[in-house]
Amino acid sequence: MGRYSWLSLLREGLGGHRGWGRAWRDAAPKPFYDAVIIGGGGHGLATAYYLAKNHGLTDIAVVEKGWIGGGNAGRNTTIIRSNYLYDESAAIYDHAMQLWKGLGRELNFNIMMSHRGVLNLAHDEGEMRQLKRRVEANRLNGVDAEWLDTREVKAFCPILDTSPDARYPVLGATLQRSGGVNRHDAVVWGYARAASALGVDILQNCEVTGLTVRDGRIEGVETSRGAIAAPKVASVTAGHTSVIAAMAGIPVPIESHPLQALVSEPIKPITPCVVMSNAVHAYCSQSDKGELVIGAGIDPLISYTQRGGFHIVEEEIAALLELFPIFSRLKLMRHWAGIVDVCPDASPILSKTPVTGFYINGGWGTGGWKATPGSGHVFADLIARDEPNAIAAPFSLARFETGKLVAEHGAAAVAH
Ligand code: FAD
Ligand code: PYC
Repeated sequence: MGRYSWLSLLREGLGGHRGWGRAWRDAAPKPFYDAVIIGGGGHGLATAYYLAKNHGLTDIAVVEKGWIGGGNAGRNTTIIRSNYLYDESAAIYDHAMQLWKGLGRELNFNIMMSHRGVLNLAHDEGEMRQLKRRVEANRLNGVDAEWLDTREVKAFCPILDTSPDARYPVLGATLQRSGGVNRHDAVVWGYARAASALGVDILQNCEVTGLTVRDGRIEGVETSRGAIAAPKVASVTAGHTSVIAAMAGIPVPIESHPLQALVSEPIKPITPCVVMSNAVHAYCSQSDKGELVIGAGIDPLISYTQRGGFHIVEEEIAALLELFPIFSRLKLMRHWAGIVDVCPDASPILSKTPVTGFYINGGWGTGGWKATPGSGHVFADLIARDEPNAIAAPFSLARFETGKLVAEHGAAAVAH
């Protein structure tokens, strides 16, 4: 965007944008690539970008069945934080946090990164103990974390109902000041433009319908736009990870669930930070357009339908009003859902597989947006070297056999 002056922006605005080039090339599939990335969400595009930029692997296709960013990337509520409990998780989520900080500049794309702070509320003694423990664990890992008492929470977010007679009184909260939100489509478009400029082909409306595996080695993909041969194929398909893995005969311990969110009508700036509550099952932030962005836990139904349910809307709104009675007159504008891929330990999979040359990045469940740059960065490294680095290693498929799980249900903060 940097090459447009305000004068040229004005000219284009008045002239129907006829002089604006495409941000990325609309490529046609080639019969062969060095690597195929299945899934054009944030993680898939980031993987392609870092493969090209850091590993010189530019003969890559990102194969997307719909349009890029049309999956969870375009449906999530963009909460960014790295306050996870275990060292393994802190390492990957904070790696992402550090990359987010410079990403707009690196991609030369305004991703509207706003480090406005994330509060995770405690409503009973048990939660207080658990969250205080998390603050200590975060600090040991260099993750910025603070404990706020009720008075400090009120000062940080004045519209929260912190009265002692609230149904779920706020006894305190963790605060990660570097946490916040950003703009999902800008991130997707920024990665797509940068990857395309490095030579990556982005193939939209191109569904992978099968994987070609011979003698335990990947040979390519079957797609709705023809067969593509490649010695390396990576699945980065979020809610469809188990579907793609099954094409290679690999079972993965993932459940796919709808996760729903909604936005209110736009109002003037009123919510200064992100607020999340595990016990009440609601979270909320305010977009730059002024809409309240609201969400809660997964729909327990296992499903691939990207549709919400009215009962979930009712539950989310009821929960939100426990925390913010001030919102009771607001109109709801729209709601939607994405399909999230939940592992038994609420941690992701970044792994080689029993099929040589086939890699899986998935299982991010309700919380993968915040990991996007870190995930793409370490997954590209794994694909290029055929070996996980220290950050990716704990998230291999092997952990489901060894039992060395990274149980992050608490820090996932959105009920699974
Ligand atoms: P996606 O963007 O879903 O990309 C996968 C892509 O694969 C899709 O575009 C899909 O079309 C494509 N695909 C699937 N099958 C095929 C096929 N056969 N062939 C070709 N392409 C295929 N996380 C947070 O950290 N913070 C949040 O605030 C947050 N809020 C959320 C709110 C909601 C309502 C939802 C649904 C999710 C939320 N998440 C959040 C989770 C987060 O969105 C995901 O974990 C993350 O976006 C996954 O990234 P991805 O790029 O792998 O997924
Ligand atoms: O992981 O922080 C998170 C999150 C917020 C909303 C959905 N997931």
